Amino acid sequence: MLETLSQTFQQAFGTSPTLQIASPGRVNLIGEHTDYNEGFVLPAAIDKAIFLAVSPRQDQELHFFAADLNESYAGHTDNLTHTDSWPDYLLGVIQQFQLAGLTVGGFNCAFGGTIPIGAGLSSSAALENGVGFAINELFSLGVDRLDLLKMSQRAENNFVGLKCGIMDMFASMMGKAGHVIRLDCRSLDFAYAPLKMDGFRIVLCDTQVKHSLASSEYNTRREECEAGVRILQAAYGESVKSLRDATMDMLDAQLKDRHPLLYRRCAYIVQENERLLTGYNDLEAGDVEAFGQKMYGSHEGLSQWYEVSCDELDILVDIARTQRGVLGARMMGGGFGGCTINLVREEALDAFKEAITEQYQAKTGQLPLIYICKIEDGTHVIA
Ligand code: GAF
Repeated sequence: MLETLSQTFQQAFGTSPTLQIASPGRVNLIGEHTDYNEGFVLPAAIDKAIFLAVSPRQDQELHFFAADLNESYAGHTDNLTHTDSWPDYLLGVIQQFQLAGLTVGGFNCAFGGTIPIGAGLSSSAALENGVGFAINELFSLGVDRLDLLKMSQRAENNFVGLKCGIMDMFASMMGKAGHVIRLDCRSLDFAYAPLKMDGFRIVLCDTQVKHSLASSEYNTRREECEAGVRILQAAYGESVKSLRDATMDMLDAQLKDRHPLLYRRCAYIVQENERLLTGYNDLEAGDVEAFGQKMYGSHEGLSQWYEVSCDELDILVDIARTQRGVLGARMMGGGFGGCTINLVREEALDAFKEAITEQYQAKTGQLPLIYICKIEDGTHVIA
């Protein structure tokens, strides 16, 4: 990859890159849609990444080359205009540096990678982190990792327009090989927990679909949660700052009868936080079986109550449920397509892959893709 990227850069810009960076995608074991509700998540960076090759220019021009798409962009640091396409991920990050009062010079950037696009593995967060990390190094701006990843989130929220939470950027930037990150999305306190899963593998099954509803429904879910919080605040005061502070009793009293849709959305979030906290204890105790049951519970909530799943994801989880050696399965990420995450015993891997491939194809007419992933380090310099 390193050599290919360097050659790509050479062909695109006629010089060698000054710096090369790997910025990984992420998985999330449990805790979905909890990040923007100030709850908890349990993600990790994986062995699929965006690789960026960069070098500074003498002028203020921006030249980008997306190798996987064979597309170029040319612009200027003084004119960060929306493109409604991939350059926005880079431009949005540059804008964040400028808003922070930091001077970004012109630069060349070629990038490509191994994170399947639209599969819910956070290729956009990886790209944003990668370009932020590169700019910080190229121009010696001294921004720390935490601020870099917050810039990536603001770029996505304000320039790209998806009101995502902090999980994807955090996992991609802060990941540590062999560890999951238990992140409190309110305080941003976090702990690395070694993934003690001897004999199990994390397997991702890619539906290969991404329904167009994904980003509009994502923003709608966020608004529904906020609407629920406003109702709770009217009853219980400002001590309910987010759904993190809500209990099922509060939801039963204030939302169940009068606002059934908001009730389902908010109840899913309160229960998902609970599943994460107890599930984390299961993992610490080495009880992967108990953790796996919580993954099924998470999927049911996402599908029935939060309504962000889709037929293809439900089919994959249903198939997984019937397979020996599968401890848990659920949809992962924002929803409406992308991947399921499955915990599968090593000796059952081949049978699992075969069953998923055959049965998914029979039911949907599509072939799934299957990735067995490793947990790797977050965004870093490779050359
Ligand atoms: C997407 C978002 F980008 C994350 O912030 C998170 O909300 C996730 O969906 C759902 O858990 O990946």
